[in-house]
This record gives sequence, C-alpha cells and structure tokens, in this order.
Amino acid sequence: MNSTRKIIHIDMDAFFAAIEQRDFPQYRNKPLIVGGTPDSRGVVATCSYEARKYGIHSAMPSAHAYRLCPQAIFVKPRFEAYQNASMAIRRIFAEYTELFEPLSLDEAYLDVSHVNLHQGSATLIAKAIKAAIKQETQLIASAGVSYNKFLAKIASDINKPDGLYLIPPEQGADFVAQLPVERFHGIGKATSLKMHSLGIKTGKDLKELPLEMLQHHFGKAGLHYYSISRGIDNRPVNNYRIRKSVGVEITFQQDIKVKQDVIAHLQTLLEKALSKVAEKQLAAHTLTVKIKYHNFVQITRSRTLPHLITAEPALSVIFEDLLKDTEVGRRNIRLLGVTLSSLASKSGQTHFRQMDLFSD
Ligand code: TTP
Ligand code: MG
Repeated sequence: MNSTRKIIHIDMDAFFAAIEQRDFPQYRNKPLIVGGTPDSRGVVATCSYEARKYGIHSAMPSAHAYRLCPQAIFVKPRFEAYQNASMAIRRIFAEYTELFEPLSLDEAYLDVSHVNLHQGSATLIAKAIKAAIKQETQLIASAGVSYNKFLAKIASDINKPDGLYLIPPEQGADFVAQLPVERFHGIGKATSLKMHSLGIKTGKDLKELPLEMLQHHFGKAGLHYYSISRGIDNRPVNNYRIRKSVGVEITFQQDIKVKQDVIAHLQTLLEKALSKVAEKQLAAHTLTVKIKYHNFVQITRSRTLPHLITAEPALSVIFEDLLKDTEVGRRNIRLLGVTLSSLASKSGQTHFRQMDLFSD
C-alpha cells in the first residue's frame, strides 16, 4: 500500500550563499547576495538568511535588494562549486537509498520505505543524512518527512533553516486542510489567483469541490488537486537514472560503403565518446559498434578489453576485427554508432555508482 511509504525531501539552506560563506569566511554572518550586481539589470539568485531579514529573496532585481540593504555583499555565482556540493550530497543520498530523485542541484526526494537503517525510522534516517551532509560539506540541509512527495516537500520548508519536520499519515489530511493554496508545490501564481477567484483559499476549500468541477476548471491537474486536498499523492519517487554507458552516433546524408571510410568514421565517433567519458573522470573497458544498413537492418558488435580503451591508432585493428563478420564493404550503411560501457574511474577501478552521480 502506498500510504505506508516513507518519503524524505531534502532541501539545502540558502544553497549558493551557504557555499560562498563556507568558502569565504569574510562573508559569514553577513547579508550576502549571490547573483547579478546592483548596477546591472541582474537578479538575486539567492541570499544568506542574514540578508533575508531585509526582505530580500530569490528573483528580486539586485538593484532592489541593494536599496533594501546597501551594506549587503554582492557576489557572482560560482556554478562549479555548487555542482560539486550537489554531487557530494547525491553521493550521500545514494548511501541510504537507490531510490532518490533530485529536483535541482540542492533538493531531492528519497524513498526510504525499504531502508532498514536506524530501525527503519524515516525521521532518524533524515537526521543521519543531515548530519552526513554537514560533516562532509559543512553545509546545512532541511528535511521533510512524510508518506508522500507532496507532504514531504512542504514539510522540509516548515522549520527552515536546519529544519526537520514530520507529517505522519494520520495528520496528512488535516495538514493540507489548513494550508493556503499558494503554498502548494505545483500551484503557481496564475493558478492560485484563479483558485482565489473561485473562493478557494485553503486545502479545506479545495476539498469541498467535486472532482468534476476541479477538472472543469483545471483540466488534467484537477484530479491531482482533488487527491492532494485529501492528503493523497501516489506519485512514485523516480529512480535516479543510472547511466551505464555513453554513446554517440552519426546518420549519413548519403549512405557509405567503403570499409576504410567506415573505420575512419568509427575512429572519430570513438574519440567523441572517449572525450564524453573523460569529462566525467571515467574510462571504459567495453566498446560496442552499431551499424545500420540502408534497409534499416541493424547489428552491433562488442569487445571488452582488459585495459582501458584509449583512442590510439592500434584500435583500428580492433575495428577491423569487429567488422569481420559483417557486411561492411558490401552493403550500404546509413548509420554508425559507438558506445562505451563497463565504465571505470580513471584509476581503473570499476565505478558504476559514481557515474550516475555525474550524469546530470
Ligand atoms: P532554493 O532551494 O529555492 O533556495 P535556497 O537553497 O537558496 O534557500 P532555502 O532553500 O534555504 O530557502 O534554491 C536553491 C538554489 O537555486 C539557490 O541557492 C540559488 C538557485 N536559485 C536561483 O538561481 N534562482 C531562483 O530563483 C531560485 C529560487 C533559486
Ligand atoms: Mg534550498
């Protein structure tokens, strides 16, 4: 039964700003704004909690933020640092559950229904994840714990920063009833205004409307609103996609036939695939060649090498070998592809786990 699921939503506090304050101690305990400078037409990406006291928030023009707090420090974003922190927290999620779904760099849903750590207590697991994040990144996360995504997401916002809030199943429906519709995740400004004009201000108001009416006014979303107003949200946490291979291919405008041309194209495709893999600090052991003939018949040929695959010219020998039992040279070809798999970290250690964490 879905009502027994245990879902955690993790959301980092003042994510970009917290990273700046961590990396530059002179910014700590100060109103700090990450984003465009006040003299540009830029906007605030985020700001420290010290800056929020002045009414500054994400998406506000930086010039406006400056008027609210002239002593604030403005800094440009450093996306690489944010990406690194994001990878670090995802690595921690992966230690607890395979079933986690990042929503952005700084937040994710985790389904811990089948996690046995900490006596299976989702609250204790959330606590442990917060502690691991702090230990590993010196950053603070807030967590929401509930029996579905909708409520877990709302819960993580409740005691921010450094929050941990539980909405147990028996309180779900009451919790939604008192919630203003503009606090519902997924209900934007336009929809909440429309709801207000229909006299719907809270979850309780929403629940009083029959399904047909909700569908009439909100189309497909009507059923979702009907469900969440009752504390019901059966959306699964989608598994974070594990990338086990990297492939590139080319479709020719005009079919090719000559074997040496085929090998030359495969070599170029291989170089492209290798650079993609290298970008992720990985390397591959298995090489797969895909050939689609002019009549759309498709074949693949694979070879796993004991050493890591590199682009050295000697590989053309392997291509020759792979093409031996094919009709290359005799039949026209419309598409060629090269896929690298059996991914390993550059040191040669197989490292599938790492790969999916780097693939976003
Ligand atoms: P949020 O989680 O919305 O905000 P936050 O982490 O800064 O603060 P908190 O969760 O404690 O309220 O967004 C995560 C990051 O995404 C944020 O640090 C910066 C970036 N971001 C933007 O660049 N523009 C935006 O409009 C928003 C909302 C966020
Ligand atoms: Mg956040």
